[in-house]
Amino acid sequence: MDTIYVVGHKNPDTDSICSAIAYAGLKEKIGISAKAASSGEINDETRFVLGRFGFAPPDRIGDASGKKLVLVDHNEAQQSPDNADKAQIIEVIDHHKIDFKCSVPVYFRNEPVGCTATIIADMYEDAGVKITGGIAGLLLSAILSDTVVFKSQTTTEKDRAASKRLAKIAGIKNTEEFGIEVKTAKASLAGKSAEALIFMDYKDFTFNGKKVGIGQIEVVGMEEVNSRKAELIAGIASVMKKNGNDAVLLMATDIIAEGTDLLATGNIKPLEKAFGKKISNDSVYLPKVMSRKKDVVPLLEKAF
Ligand SMILES: [Mn+2]
Repeated sequence: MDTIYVVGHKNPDTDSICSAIAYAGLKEKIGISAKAASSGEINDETRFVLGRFGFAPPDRIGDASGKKLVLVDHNEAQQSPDNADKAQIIEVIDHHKIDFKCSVPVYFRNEPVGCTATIIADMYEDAGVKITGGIAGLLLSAILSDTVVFKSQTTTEKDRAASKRLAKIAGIKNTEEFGIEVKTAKASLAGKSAEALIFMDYKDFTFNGKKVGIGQIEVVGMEEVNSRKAELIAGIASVMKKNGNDAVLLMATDIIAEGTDLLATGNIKPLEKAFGKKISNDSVYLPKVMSRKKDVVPLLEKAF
């Protein structure tokens, strides 16, 4: 039997990695050979989570052609591993907007919840498989990460309920406190180049034929962002040029103040239209904006 590779999106975040490990684990428990894989460098937050619950980072998938794949935490082809179009995609488990084409029937499960891990936790229950403490810790961390400790607009009752169950199994006493610990593992910008920060959690989108890249960093207070702003803007300009993007945005999201400083340069007209605000000095502050998916992408889609 061919091994199935369970893989999340490029520039993987904690949900992509932890959901892949947990779902591969579930497949194995029901007698199907499966392996979690990553589709890029693992970030500091995810490293912290994996270490905390005793897991090794999954291997990079590299070239996906000819492999059997389960896609988690994404369904858009451009976020899939290289040559996924030459792979056999057998399942998709996701919570993002749907932009998926496949010429054969696949198992496709998409729910409007805050995190793929919430769906995976349900799938363990559906299958009657007990979740171990370690897996519960990974899934809980993914939910806390994706929902920004339940502060993001994307958070649903299902995410909260799953977190309660998972925290109990993982032995986490104070979920909010643990959530802040997870988020701050990534929050320092020190020692990272402008480009590394732009690509830390980055996705390319196509809006009306325009290629728009959106990176997001999470910060506690804007001091570090403000002091490195010129360097970040120069980084954005260089990424646009190198990758042929029509626009590149960097969301600097303050997880405590609950707002985003949006950094952009170049043709900012559609961006100003999207947010109904002037961009001055290459940035605009958007109070309450936390989620790229819910707060930013739909507005840009409309404006372009
Ligand atoms: Mn996710």
